Amino acid sequence: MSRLVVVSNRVAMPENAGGASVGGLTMALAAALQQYRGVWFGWSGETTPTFTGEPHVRETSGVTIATIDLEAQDVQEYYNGYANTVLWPLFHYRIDLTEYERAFGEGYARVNSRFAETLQRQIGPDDMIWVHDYHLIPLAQELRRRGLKNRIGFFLHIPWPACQLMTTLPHHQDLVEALFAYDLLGFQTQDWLNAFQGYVTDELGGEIHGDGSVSAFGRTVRAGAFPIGIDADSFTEIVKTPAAMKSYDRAAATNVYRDLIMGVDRIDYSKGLEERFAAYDQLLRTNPEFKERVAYLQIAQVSRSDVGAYQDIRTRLNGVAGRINAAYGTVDWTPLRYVNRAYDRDVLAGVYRAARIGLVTPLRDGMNLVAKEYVAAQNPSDPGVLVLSRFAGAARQMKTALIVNPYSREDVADAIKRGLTMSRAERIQRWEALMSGVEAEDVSAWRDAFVAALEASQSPTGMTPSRAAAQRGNLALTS
Ligand code: ADQ
Repeated sequence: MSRLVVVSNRVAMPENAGGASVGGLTMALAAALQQYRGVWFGWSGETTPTFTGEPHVRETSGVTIATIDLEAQDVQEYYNGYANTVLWPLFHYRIDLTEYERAFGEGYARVNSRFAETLQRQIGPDDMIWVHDYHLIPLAQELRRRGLKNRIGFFLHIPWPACQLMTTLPHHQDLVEALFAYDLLGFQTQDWLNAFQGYVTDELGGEIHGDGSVSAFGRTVRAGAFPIGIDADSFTEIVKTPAAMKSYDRAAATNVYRDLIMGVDRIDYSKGLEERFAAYDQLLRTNPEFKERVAYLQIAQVSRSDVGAYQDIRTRLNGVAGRINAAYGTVDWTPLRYVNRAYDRDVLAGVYRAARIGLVTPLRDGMNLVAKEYVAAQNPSDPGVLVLSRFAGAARQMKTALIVNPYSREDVADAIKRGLTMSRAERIQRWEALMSGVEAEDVSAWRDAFVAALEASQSPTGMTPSRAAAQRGNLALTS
C-alpha cells in the first residue's frame, strides 16, 4: 500500500492524537496518516542561523513527523511576507492590504525549494503527497524539477480570488502555472473552484472539461470542490465531558437573565469583527428593549502579531469594544466581553452550547469551521440560532442558518433580533437540517473524498515543464 505524505506549513500532530485540545483537522489528518503509515512534513516553527536541510524526525502514534527549521529571513519573507502579507489578503479580496515586495516573492520561492530539497529524500516511488494551503503552491513544481513522478494533490483552505483581483499580483501566471504541476487541485466550494476556472479561461485561454479537469500550459489537472467539515461525532462527545459541562454551567449562570450571543475567531480582518461589533451596537441602539437582556461574548485569539495589519486591527477592536461598553454598560451589565485567549475545545464546546446566537460573520472565508462547531454543540431540544455570513464558504452548505450580509450592520442586527425572538419549534427545525449536513459532510468524508480522487488521478509520468517555465528557470515570484 502506498504511504500518504502530508505537507503543510506547520505540523499540528500532537504527541497523542486525541484529546480536547486537538483540532478536528489535525484529528482527521492524523487518522488518515495512521491508516496509510503516513508522514507529516512541515516547518517546526523554529528558526536556525543557517538552513541545514536536515529534518527532525520522530514517530508519534504510528505517524512519522519530519520538520525543518527555517532561517529568520525565510520566516520574515516567506511566512510573514508572501504568505501573510501577499497571498492571504489578496485571496480574501483585500488588495488594499497587500504589499507586493520582491523580497517576499524570493523568500517564498526559496522556502518552497528548501521544502522540496528536504522532502524529496523522504519520498518513496509509490508515496502519495497531499500538500496543504497557500504557503506551498510551488511545491509540486519544485518536486517535479527534482524528478518526482508521484501523485501530488493540493488543497486550498482559503478562497480563490476573482480574476480581476488575481491579476493585481505581479507574476500571477507563474503562481498559477505552478498549480499545474499537481495531479489534483481541491477547493473548499464550487464558488472558489469557479473563480479558479474563470482565471484559467479568461486569463490563460485554457479549457475546462466536463469531468472538472482544467487544461493550460500544455497540462491537464483535475480540480474539484471538497468542502471541509469537522469531526462531528467527537464534537458531540466533547460536549458531554465534565469540562464542557462545567464551562456550559458557568456561561449559563453568568447569563441567567440574559441571552448569550457569541463569536469565536482568530483576530483577522477577514473575520469581519469590526463590522460585527458595529452590528451589535446597532442592535442595542435601535432595540433598547435588549439592553441588559443580552450579552455578547467575543472570543478572539491573537494571530500573526508580527504582521502590521494584524496589530492595527487589534488596536481598532480594543477601541470599539471599549466604546460599546462605555456607551451601554451599567454597574451590573457588561454588554460586550472581548477575550483575547485560546481555549481548549471542551471549554469552547460548553460556551457554544450556552449561546442562544452563534455569530459567524466573516467578510470572506474559505469555509469557517466555527459555524459547524457551533451547530454540533447545540442542545437538540433547545438549540441556538446560527447567524452566518453569505461570504463564508460554509453558507453554501448551511442554508437554514440566518444568512446575512456582514457589510450591512442593519442586516446583521435584524438577524440577531430575529434569532433572539425565534420560536423553539423554528429553532429546532432549522438546527436539525444544519446538523444533518454537519454530520454527513464531516471531516472524514472530506478526507476520504480527496484521497480517493488523488488515488484515481493519473500520475504525470513524463511531464515536462512548460517552455516558459524552463526559460525562466526557477520560479521567481518577484515583481
Ligand atoms: P481559520 O481561518 O483559522 O482556518 P476556521 O475555519 O473558523 O478559520 O477555524 C478556526 C478554528 O480555530 C476552529 O476550530 C476554532 O474552534 C478554533 N479557534 C478559533 N478561536 C479559538 C480560540 N480563541 N480558542 C481555541 N480555538 C479557537 C482556515 C480558513 C478557513 C477554513 C479552515 C479549515 O481560513 O476558511 O475553514 O482553514 O480549512
